[in-house]
Amino acid sequence: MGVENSNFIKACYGKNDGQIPVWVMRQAGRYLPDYRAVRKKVSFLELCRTPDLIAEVVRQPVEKFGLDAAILFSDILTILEPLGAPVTFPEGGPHIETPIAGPDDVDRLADFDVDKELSFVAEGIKKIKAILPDTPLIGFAGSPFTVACYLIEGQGSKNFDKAKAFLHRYPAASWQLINLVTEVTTRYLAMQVKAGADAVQIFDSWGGILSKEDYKEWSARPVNSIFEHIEELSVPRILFVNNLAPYTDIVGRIACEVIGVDYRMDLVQAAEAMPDKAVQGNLDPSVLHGAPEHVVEETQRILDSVKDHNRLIFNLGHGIQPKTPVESVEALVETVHNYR
Ligand code: 1CP
Repeated sequence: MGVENSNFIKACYGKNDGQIPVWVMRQAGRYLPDYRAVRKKVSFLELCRTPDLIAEVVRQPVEKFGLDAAILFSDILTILEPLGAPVTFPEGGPHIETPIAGPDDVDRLADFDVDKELSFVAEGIKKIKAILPDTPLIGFAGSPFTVACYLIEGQGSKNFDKAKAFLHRYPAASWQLINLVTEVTTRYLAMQVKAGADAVQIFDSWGGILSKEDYKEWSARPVNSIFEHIEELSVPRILFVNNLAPYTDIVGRIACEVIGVDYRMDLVQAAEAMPDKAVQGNLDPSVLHGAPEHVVEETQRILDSVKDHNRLIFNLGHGIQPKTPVESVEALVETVHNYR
């Protein structure tokens, strides 16, 4: 069976009449004992740069839970080092030595040969496809604005005030930065597809902190440009927007097939507001800390609410949390698969 006939790929195009596909954002990671065992031996960065280990941690959750899609193991910040802003992950979270503080710092960054500098990602994808040939593989990148948020703040943040201020204080340098990340990301996703990724997802984790006008200009426009450029590669394009609700009219017009819906928004309202898109989501990851029966109930409630199951990909409404019990994921996947 080729992956083009998988329920996941069919659902991306709104044409799935089989079982509802399910995968979990951040499905490889710290909640899994198997992942933690690998991480005991190597640092996060080493893991991201070692194709055999990438394939191993991608395989773990797919086989353990019977998930309908695999996602590349890497990070949205993998592109920073070759761009000229090395990043480390001292306690699991990112730390950038020399954050962007003004226009001169943007000048320091430079475009690079993606195929050469990030060849370990392409190698990782080839290894994954060798061990999971029948599972659709999702490649990914961060939205240019989200990546810029980390470049400017230098680390994670609750509301990325520095990054928002930067846009308004230095609009020309901000465009220079966003355009550079957009170009690199376009080639990076194309490289992933050429290496074997069957779909791509852009994580717009922080666009949702912007005013509507700023969201349209600084987040939606570059994402749309990336997706338009990779249209010719003919793989489904997924956009996850964290805090989607205020922007559905803008997002519904972006050049992609699937919209990832965060847990704050009603999934049915999202589907109604964006009738041309498949929808992916949106169980609140906190629910997985409840008893298995509670997970079943909440999953069922979302499934029952949806009218058009042919364009539904079940997922969480944001990434799975580190302390999540493994039994909850089992209950979730089983409930979705038994639904029709
Ligand atoms: O299976 C998978 O999904 C794993 C691959 C993956 C993905 C898709 C990782 C591994 N990171 C990501 C995306 C990612 N990285 C996002 C977008 C998704 C989201 O909104 O959650 C973001 C914002 C990041 C940045 C990042 N990298 C963070 C969050 C920082 C913050 O703002 O608080 C963290 C903690 C990392 C490190 C990281 N990336 C991935 C893992 C497993 C880890 C933890 C490292 C470890 O093992 O200790």
